[in-house]
Amino acid sequence: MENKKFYITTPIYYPSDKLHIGHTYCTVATDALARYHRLRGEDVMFLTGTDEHGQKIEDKAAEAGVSPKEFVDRIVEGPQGVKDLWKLMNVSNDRFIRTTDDYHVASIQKIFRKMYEKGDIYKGTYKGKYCKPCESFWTESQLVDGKCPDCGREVQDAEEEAYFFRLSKYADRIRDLLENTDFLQPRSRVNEMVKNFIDPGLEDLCVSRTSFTWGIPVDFDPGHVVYVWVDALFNYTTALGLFNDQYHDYDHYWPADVHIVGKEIVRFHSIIWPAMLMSMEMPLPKHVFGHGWLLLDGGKMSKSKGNVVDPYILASMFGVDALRFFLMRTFPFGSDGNFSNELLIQTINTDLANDLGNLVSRTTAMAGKYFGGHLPEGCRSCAAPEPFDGELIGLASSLRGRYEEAMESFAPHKALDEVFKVIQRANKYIDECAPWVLAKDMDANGQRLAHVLYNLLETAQICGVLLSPFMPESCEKLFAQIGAAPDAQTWDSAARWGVLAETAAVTKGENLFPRIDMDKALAELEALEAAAKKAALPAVETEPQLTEKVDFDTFCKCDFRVVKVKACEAVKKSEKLLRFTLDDGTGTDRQILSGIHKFYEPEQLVGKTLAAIVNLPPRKMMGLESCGMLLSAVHTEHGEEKLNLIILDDAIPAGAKLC
Ligand code: ME8
Repeated sequence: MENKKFYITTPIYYPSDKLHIGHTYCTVATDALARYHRLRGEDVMFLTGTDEHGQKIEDKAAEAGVSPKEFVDRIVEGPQGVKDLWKLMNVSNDRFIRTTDDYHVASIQKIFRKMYEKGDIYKGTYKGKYCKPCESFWTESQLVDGKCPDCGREVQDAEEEAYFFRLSKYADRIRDLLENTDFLQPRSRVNEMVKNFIDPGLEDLCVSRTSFTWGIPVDFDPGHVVYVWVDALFNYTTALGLFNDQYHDYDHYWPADVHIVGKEIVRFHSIIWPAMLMSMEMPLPKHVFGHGWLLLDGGKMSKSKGNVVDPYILASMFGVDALRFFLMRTFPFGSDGNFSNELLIQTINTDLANDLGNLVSRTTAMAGKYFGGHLPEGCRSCAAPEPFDGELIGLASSLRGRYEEAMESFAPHKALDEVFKVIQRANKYIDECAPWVLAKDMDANGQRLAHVLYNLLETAQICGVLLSPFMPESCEKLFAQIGAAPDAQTWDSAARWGVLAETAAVTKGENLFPRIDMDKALAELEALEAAAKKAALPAVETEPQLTEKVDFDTFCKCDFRVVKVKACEAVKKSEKLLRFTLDDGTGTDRQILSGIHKFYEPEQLVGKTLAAIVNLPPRKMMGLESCGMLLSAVHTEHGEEKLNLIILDDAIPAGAKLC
């Protein structure tokens, strides 16, 4: 029999900036779901990618002084780019689409033409409001307090000749889809969509632009580019080979089983996307799931607000699995959650170091200490079982059912909660059985002790299987420590009690999740974040050149001369000032004060040949007179001010004029 297929996608990300922990949340959640379905033996296709067109990217590239393609290449393929991040986070996508890929571009042109030929896309004039950061057009009635209803930012008036998609034609079918099926989840999102968009009346959607060029050209009307959302949404099908020869599994995988998306793009996925699919007479995805946002200090993380958290830093400090686990365990999928480093550390310490880590390390350590790492045969059963044996065994062997129910309803946090109830029960079981007491009389209690440890290992095995979609690497280590053979790492084995071989080799390996010292870790994080922020600043920045012109005569009035440093000392009570005694070629010493102590020690400068302007009016500083100014070059490096005195060849005599 063919395996059940499961097609799951993440949104394709805008490579306009480095990705942050909010993006990581979305992709890790999708990855955990994809791994769960693979664990069940399904034929999974997991797609992610990047959405690379649109005005925002065009503007950002212009700001950076590179072409849009160079700009996106750097963020997608470059160091610490999108692909790097997914590799680091152990994301198991089967495919990665870039909307600038040729095959996608050609497919979109065919799709656009098809909807045009059908009459669902027509030419008109667009008048309305445009939100540049969201790349969304809005009607006056859709604005909230005159601002973009998605992001709350200012919108601009816009008018252009454009193509429109007959969204209004599909309004009734979309309402029916939302209200009468389980297409959109969680259910609360249905009410939002119906109330905000369907009830006020769906208007036709502007689907081409002429005000910029970084997009897929409409091939039958040059000058128009396809609206970025049309281009982006169809990625889910072009990446399977719809209207191209790059891939050939559209018929196999489409329709998608679920699109996982953030709540602000639910409108695109639950209204516009199904309407376009209806127009194309294509099957609709089975589900769209709109998850919540990770908030920082109550607001959405975004680069423009400057409040993003770098997943690279968190993963390097705490480990990839701990970070993946935290994201899925802490925030109910579907609701917003407040991210904080304290919460992250607390979760690692409580759930991973204390509960899971202790269960595994105590059990494997005792198996080593009392039985040399091999439990005796017969340990699966016990002559005199205690009531709490049955309680633990019952809870652990029924865990898979509860876990499955949660995972199938897109509630990974609930699935983890069920797993941790069992882990906590197992730790309590250790205290109830007190193996260390049993071990005092091995002749009398050896068999009972072995049975207790076997029960614990079995519990760890079941939990390990069910945790593996969330923490793949750590669970492999766990399996190695408890001696779980490959057939004890399967979905099947998680619902059967007694799958571990009785005499399998148990080894107390490295501590899976060491406890973290909160204060030390927070200080270290702060230092790493500050260093990363600094490194992200432009390497070298110089002041923009002045555009105002000076006439030549004015320039000639400035008397620049070569001077030699006869003496130099720090000015008392001043942190900044150095006092220079200079030979300016006149035979009389010249005194200049310069605020450059931060950059030079006085003894470095004695004997140097420098440049100065000598006809500035004298100025008093700290009670001393300064007659002129030394010339230096200034710039900024990683946000830090740098200064270099203009040091000349010693062969040039004092007093020589600079012109
Ligand atoms: O929307 N918490 O791309 P994108 C949770 N290109 N999720 C967050 C988040 C946060 N703080 N910040 C961002 C796009 N996300 C389009 C998608 S799909 C055909 C086109 C999520 O890079 C966000 O909700 O702006 C979205 O689901 C995803 O990251 C990509 O956002």
